[in-house]
Amino acid sequence: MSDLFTSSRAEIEEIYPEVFLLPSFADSKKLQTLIKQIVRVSPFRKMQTPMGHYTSVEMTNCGTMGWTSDSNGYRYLSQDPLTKKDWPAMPSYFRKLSSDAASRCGFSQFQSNACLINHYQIGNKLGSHQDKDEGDFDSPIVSVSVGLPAIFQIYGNKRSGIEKQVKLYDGDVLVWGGQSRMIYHGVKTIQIDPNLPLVKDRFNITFRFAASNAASTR
Ligand code: MD3
Ligand code: FE
Repeated sequence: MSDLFTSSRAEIEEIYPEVFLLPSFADSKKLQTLIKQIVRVSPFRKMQTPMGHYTSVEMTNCGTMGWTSDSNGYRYLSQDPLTKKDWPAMPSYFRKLSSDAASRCGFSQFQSNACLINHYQIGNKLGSHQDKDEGDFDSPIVSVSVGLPAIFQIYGNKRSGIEKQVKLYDGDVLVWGGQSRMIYHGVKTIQIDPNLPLVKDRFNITFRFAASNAASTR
């Protein structure tokens, strides 16, 4: 990050081909403050899936493009369907964090234009899926965990089967790209952490590059 000493010491672990973990890379207090500002403009909401269900995880976005889902499919939109206004601007700390993390992992020049913020409560999970609505698959994805820890599941090129599990803690950053850009992944049911009895939520921020002409999928 901005501190020279910290950034030269920062460790990187390649937990799967072209999937990099940067432990405690982000300032999660700062992220929490910025998330609070974003949700005052574009609140968290459950999104309707094409199947007619609602996501258990609440979501919102900031940046030029935001991921949305409704009965017509999944896509990126420049406006929030709830407020009918542009998504809130991406804070400069978000932009710097995501491009710094990507370049530390060999993806130079990553400039995210789409930032999805997921809010998990205890009992919420995210089933196995691929991220394929971006229209651009050369850019990596950077994700940041805030709050309760989560067990992240990496399935590889198949939707199910034996997965690799990785525990993600507050402030951890993951960077994915290249041959792992399209792999199946999910998040196990979020549980209370006995070491953090007062922490009841997890936030995950994903930074992507979404082409403005990306078609919707379902
Ligand atoms: C691996 N979110 O929003 S982020 C998602 O913790 C999503 O909220 C999870 O998966 C969460 O789509 C995990 C890490 C992540 C994001 C995108 C990926 C891992 C990825 C795309 C390809 C491979
Ligand atoms: Fe995903």
